[in-house]
Amino acid sequence: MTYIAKPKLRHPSLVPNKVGYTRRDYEGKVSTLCAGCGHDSISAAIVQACWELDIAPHRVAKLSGIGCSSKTPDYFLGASHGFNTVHGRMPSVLTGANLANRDLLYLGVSGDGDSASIGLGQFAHAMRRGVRMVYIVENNGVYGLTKGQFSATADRGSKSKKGATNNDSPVDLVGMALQLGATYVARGFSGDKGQLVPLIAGAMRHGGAAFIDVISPCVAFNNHAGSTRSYDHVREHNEAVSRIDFIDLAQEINVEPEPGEVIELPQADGSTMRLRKLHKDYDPTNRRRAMDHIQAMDAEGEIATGLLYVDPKARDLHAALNTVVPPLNGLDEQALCPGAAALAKINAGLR
Ligand SMILES: Cc1ncc(C[n+]2csc(CCOP(=O)(O)OP(=O)(O)O)c2C)c(N)n1
Ligand code: SF4
Ligand SMILES: [Mg+2]
Repeated sequence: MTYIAKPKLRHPSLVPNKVGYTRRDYEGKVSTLCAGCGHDSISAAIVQACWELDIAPHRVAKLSGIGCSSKTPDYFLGASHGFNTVHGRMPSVLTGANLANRDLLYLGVSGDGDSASIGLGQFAHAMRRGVRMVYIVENNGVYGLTKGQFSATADRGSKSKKGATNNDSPVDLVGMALQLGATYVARGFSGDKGQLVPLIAGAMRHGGAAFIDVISPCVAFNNHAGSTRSYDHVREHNEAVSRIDFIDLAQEINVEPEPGEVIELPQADGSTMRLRKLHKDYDPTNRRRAMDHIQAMDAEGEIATGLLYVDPKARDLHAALNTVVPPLNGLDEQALCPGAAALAKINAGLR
């Protein structure tokens, strides 16, 4: 973590959004990551998405595990709630916080080591339970913080910086998220901010478990020829299947006009997402067909990016558990401890 705060100076031309904050208000401390690390671009995309969506910083809770990626919440949203948990344990801590207070927007930031190795079980259960959150994996194919060992998402046959070959099959977090029931599944690239910002914004508006795998090259240990997570390799093989044009019909996100069929998807919060299909036969609302399409592209060595799957009618864990709406810290003693008669009634119902 860094202890270098950013200077308080503000450029007079910074534009405030509808809730009165400029982009500067969504930033954090000075990053200590390597210059050129993809993770810093993802932090910038998160800042941009929050500013564009007029989210008040104190309404966000950002949680992470351990790794270079998990350090990044210190470098954005300095005025938000934050919890840097233990390696691989972000999802369970986030689930608890979310159950205690559903009023906040939950942002989980993790790495491929954090989520695909030690935290694989935690990742799986957060997805299958439909915890309402934005779950971002900053995927570089290595354990960056501990000096570049292959992670579980590294492709079979990819080469390490020192020339060793990875012989293990990769864990495909996108495929797992789809199979486990996540209701918003996307893949982005840290080198394509124009694509990434709307993907994050869409996830923030989503009503259930939203997962974004962001390929984020590690310039120190995994950006060489023979790596399938280098800037060059991803630029060459990245193939967008869809592009989010708008989150609200009122709010346009500026992107280059692209060819393709446009579909409008009403979201749980009343906003509308406008999605442009860039592959004619791709259906991002059909889970099974989305999985087939992504796997077919993968077999050809192409990396499918964009919004890969969305269920606009997503339900979250609170709906499944029928929990009370107000945050638990707002309940009075009578509501929290309803007394012996209420307990006796519950017990009688279980006999
Ligand atoms: C319980 C535990 N085991 C192992 C470690 C050592 N460790 C720290 S970070 C890390 C992996 C980080 O890789 P990743 O999540 O991909 O993040 P990156 O640094 O690549 O962004 C490991 C194994 C640890 N901190 N805690
Ligand atoms: S070691 Fe890799 S992942 Fe970590 S900050 Fe440097 S470039 Fe980024
Ligand atoms: Mg990593």
